[in-house]
Amino acid sequence: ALAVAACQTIPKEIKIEGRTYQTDEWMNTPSSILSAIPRRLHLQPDHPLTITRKLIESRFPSYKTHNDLFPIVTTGQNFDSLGFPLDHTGRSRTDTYYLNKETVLRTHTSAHQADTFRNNESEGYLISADVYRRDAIDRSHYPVFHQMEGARTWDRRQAEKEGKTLAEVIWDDVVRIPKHDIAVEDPNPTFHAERNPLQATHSPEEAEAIAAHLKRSLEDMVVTIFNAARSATETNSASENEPLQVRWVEAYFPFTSPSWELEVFWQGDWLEVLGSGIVSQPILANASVPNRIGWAFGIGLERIAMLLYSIPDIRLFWSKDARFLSQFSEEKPIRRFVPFSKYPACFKDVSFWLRSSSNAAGGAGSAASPTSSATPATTFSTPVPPAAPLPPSFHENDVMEIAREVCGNLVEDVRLTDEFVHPKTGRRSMCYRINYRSLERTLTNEETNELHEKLRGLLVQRLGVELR
Ligand code: FA5
Ligand code: MG
Repeated sequence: ALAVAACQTIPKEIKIEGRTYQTDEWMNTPSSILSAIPRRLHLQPDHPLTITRKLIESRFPSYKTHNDLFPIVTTGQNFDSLGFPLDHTGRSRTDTYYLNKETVLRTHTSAHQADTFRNNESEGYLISADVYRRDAIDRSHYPVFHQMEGARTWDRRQAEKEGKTLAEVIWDDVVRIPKHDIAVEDPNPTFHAERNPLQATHSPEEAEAIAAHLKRSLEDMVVTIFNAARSATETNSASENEPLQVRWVEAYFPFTSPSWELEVFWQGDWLEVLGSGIVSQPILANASVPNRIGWAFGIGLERIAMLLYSIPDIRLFWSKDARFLSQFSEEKPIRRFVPFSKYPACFKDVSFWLRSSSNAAGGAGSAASPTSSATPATTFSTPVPPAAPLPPSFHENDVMEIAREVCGNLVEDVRLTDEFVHPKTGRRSMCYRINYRSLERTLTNEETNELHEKLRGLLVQRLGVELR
């Protein structure tokens, strides 16, 4: 029987911090997510995210900071203003929390780029904020995390006034950035016709100057904060005492070109810490500052804080437990986080058949995954949002969401352990392994059994799957 999915009761309107939103069939935001909005961890005194934010801000003293921008934005702000194509996976209800067709919980701080450029209050700005994404569940992914956006722009007319080229003006600023002594791997050309193109309205000299300013500024920031952590004490986390290794790799974002990511070598692997690039000129033109030109970046604060302090699980940032919070202080040097005892894990599997009409779409798309290699030229087409939500089909993020809803922070990890298609019926079977574990206490058997039963029930009710 083809069970009808989703009988969730959705309120007609919801009130969030005094603002009222009408919901519609696009609404997919559970109350557990809405309840994270008032937390504002990046502003909580002595919170590791606050300390990390301030450390980064201290490397950009002249930049104007915005730390209190409201998380609910329009699809225009989050996607259209940035030139996201209409079919970009980031727009999908499987990836993004919607309140209604035009209203989302921001998926990145870039949602405020256009408005901040339009206000044109400062040459440089930093925006720190909570961001929301439907995503995988594991120790480094949580549906709410924090980003810092930064941008620096120059006015072409200023260069004319000074009788210099724009590139010369920018290079004057580049040489003022403090030097560091870390060898940085950067094998790629600044731009590349196919892989990482120059924008039509930018000269190669301008792009080289902006890229140099961007890379030196961000290297200075990363090197300084990691060195601060390393020299703080020999028991701190960042001092496993191999020298710091960083590298630039080519990247793609709909709103920058060329684009790069900065990676840090960490415990045997290259870890992406930020995305960046030269701001797409249409964003600045649409924001009524067509004469400005510059760069932007976006960095994950949890990711940096986890490296600085060796915080092993992203859920810990949400802890109100003094055993966590008391270990961080804005006054004291960075010290390695001392985990309180790890409580036992409880693994439980759930296997089910998908509805025969479902196609199994996998994985978690990032809001910045490429759907085409084309760079926005000088204008964005005005996208018209699709008329209605996509028909229900299976997406792994829906399983993650249900696990979050049932378990809150009592789930550490959810992973696909088996998947096959029945040779005769063509039906697809999935098996997920749930790791139940609290950060604060030992869970009882009854408790985990109850959570698991509830999870199984909701999978059937919401996704129409048949348990095996
Ligand atoms: C973005 O969100 C872009 N808006 C960044 C950007 C801004 C690019 C301005 C160019 C110009 P991305 O999805 O890669 O890109 O996220 C940026 C950073 O946020 C990542 O490098 C990572 O540090 C952090 N991040 C992303 N997803 C997660 C997650 N699920 N959990 C923790 N941190 C994450
Ligand atoms: Mg990325």
